[in-house]
Amino acid sequence: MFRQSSKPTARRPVCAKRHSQGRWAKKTLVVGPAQPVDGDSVSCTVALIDYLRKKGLEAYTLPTLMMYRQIDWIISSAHIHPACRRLIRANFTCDNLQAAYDALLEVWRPDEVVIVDGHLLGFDTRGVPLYVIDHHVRGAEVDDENGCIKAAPSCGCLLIERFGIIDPILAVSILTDTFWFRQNMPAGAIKHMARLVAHGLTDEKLAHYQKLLMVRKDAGVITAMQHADVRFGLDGDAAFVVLDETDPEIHRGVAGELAYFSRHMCVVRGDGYVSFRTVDERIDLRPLAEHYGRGGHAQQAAGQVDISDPAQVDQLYHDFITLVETVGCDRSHRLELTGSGRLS
Ligand SMILES: [Mn+2]
Repeated sequence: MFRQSSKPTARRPVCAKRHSQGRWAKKTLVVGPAQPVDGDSVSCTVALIDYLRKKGLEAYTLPTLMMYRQIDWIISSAHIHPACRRLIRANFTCDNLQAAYDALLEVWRPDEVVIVDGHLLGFDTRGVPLYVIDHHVRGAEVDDENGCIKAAPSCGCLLIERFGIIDPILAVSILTDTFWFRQNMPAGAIKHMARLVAHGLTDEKLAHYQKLLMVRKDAGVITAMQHADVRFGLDGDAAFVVLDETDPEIHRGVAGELAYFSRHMCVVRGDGYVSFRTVDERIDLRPLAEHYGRGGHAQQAAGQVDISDPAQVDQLYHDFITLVETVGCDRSHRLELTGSGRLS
């Protein structure tokens, strides 16, 4: 909330906290990062545009380079300036962000460009000032005339907390960025969700959003699982899956589903590509991934096997289980939680 100070306001060209005090430019272009486009960036873009328009200000966004069917319902053509509409292909996308921005400048020059949920624009603002709202902190947190970059479960949570933009659509930002309250400060995210509930997020709306977000999942993921060689280890904590499917989207979808059940997983695609993933920070998957011809990060990596050779696949299963059980069978992660009473 903005409280008027009793002291006379210092004369500065730009007030550092202008935005969080509800004072926005007359004309604002709101965009997400060039990549990735996700439920957070799109719902924040729409929430901020609608908020500014309700204040009687002008606000628009540009088409994006990518758009997913699960989230394209959030945005409408009214959010995009008419000057860019001729460049739009399917699903509010365009080939060239600079061309879209330059087409916009010919008829409507924003006073400010606001980027939400990232910092890489993908176009030159041609001298228009940029303000960043982001929850990915690179180095120190920022809260000045150039932006508000603070750790938060999602960018939508910053809109709620820092800018008082309490739009029910931000439920999408929270759900998708925390993977339904499983990652990225999930307990903190629930506080923000509660504020949305107090400001118009009803059971019907939340159920509706979730239906739209989830109904379009590829049913091929379920079929692929039915036909896969699925093995569990470590009491179900580790999953090993060999798919017939070679489609990368199906492979990714299967890994996503398994993450609900297992702490460690190894998913082999029909063409022999292997993905490894664990949530245990004590495990380093890289030596295993490198042994299998690829590499990656400590908790997420890839390898390759000859899937036509069952002995190789069995060896991979053995090596994967051996690695994760060195720390995986140590149940201290459960004891820690139980011991501190957090599970009670
Ligand atoms: Mn985000």
